[in-house]
Amino acid sequence: MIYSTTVEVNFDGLIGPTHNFAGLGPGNLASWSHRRAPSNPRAAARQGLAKMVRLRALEVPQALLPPQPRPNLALLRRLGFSGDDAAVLATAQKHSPHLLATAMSSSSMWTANAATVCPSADAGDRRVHFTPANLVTSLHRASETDVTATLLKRIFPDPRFFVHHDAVPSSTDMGDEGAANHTRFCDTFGDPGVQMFVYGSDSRGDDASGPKRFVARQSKAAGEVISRLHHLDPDRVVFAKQNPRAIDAGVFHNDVIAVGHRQLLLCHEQAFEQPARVMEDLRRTTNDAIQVVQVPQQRVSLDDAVSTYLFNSQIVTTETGETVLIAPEDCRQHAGVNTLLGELVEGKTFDRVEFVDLRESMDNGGGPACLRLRVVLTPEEQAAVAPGVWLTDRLEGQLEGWIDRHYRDSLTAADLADPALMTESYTALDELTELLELGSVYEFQR
Ligand code: SUG
Repeated sequence: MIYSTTVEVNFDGLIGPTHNFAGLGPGNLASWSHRRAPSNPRAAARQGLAKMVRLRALEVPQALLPPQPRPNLALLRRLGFSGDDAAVLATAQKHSPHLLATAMSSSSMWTANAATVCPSADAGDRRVHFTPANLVTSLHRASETDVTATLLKRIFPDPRFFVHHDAVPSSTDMGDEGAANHTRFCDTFGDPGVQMFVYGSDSRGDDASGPKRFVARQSKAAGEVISRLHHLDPDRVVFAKQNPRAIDAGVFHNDVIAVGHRQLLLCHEQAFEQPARVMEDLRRTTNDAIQVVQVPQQRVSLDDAVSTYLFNSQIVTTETGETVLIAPEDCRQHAGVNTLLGELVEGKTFDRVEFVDLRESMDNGGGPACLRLRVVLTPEEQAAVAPGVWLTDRLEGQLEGWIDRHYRDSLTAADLADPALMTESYTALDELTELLELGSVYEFQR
């Protein structure tokens, strides 16, 4: 797929066959409140695919990243569970259902956490830079990093265009959750941009002004490492600290409380610890091009922002030049948020709002923006992407059939040790890598 200009491509995570609710997300209220609820992996994958299809219908460039292989048997073996595959699953379930769920999680679907990506227009060496996230805060997510790195290298292979860095070292003072805490502002996508790195902790965890209830997942140190690795111009980088009160209200990633697109930043007034300073830094670095829309607490409380995921909407520019907000269905159902959206359209912040049903992902704390990794690519770079991952009419149909053939419509905690589920999951992924023309990428395929 090649567009004639530099475009922002959404790489959505295809939701995997073991999608389940295990309450694993630290500080993630939706994940906790749905723990042990039965999931519907087929509906989850269909909902995620429907969002991709809708965006593509709006002529927004759309590609996808495949799920990670689950069960993660290598992880379970490393955790001391032994025997053949079925025995590993059974003993894990007997001794630690929590670790079994960790090894079954489909959390790689939230590709906003896969990596931080910087476009070639911003990098000193004019290449696209990728740093996979270390996701050090939780084991189920930390175990995504290596496979993410492998997949990104396979999908963006050409070193003339793409640079792949190692993840930031896995240490709690270097926590990195990827693009969910990173926003780029620009005029058109091909112009040099300004990059904002948002963090919750800037010390070694002994920060008295930090959150009290939940952990700050993203460190300032990680953003500093990435901006060096990606050869960013320090005059075009902004660091912004999250408001610890927001983290304690369930804002475990900045993309739960702020979303940026081109020169627009839509955020809650309590998103940042020192909002006036952040706005001033953004105005200075963007030469006053930034347009900030801050939603007051009186209009939408932090709690309502977290429960509706208003700020986890995607903002996209369509082929016809319209700016569209892709919001979760929950925003339509909340009277106050729905009214606010009407006013934002009237005030021309957006031309339109479209609502998407992502119930299964939302119940684990993942809205529209969590499900996509934005990668800005010039026409030459687009041509260098593995061709099979672009969404096409043909692939849409193939994926619908593939989901319906391989996915269950109900999964409970008791099912996670079922050896048949393992076989179904590996069979599905084996077929998927063929559909996506990726060859063998997973350990179990070797
Ligand atoms: O890391 N949920 C994910 C949700 C990530 C959302 N991503 C962004 N905001 N960009 C998390 O907390 C829940 C898994 C479970 O409970 O089964 C989970 O990992």
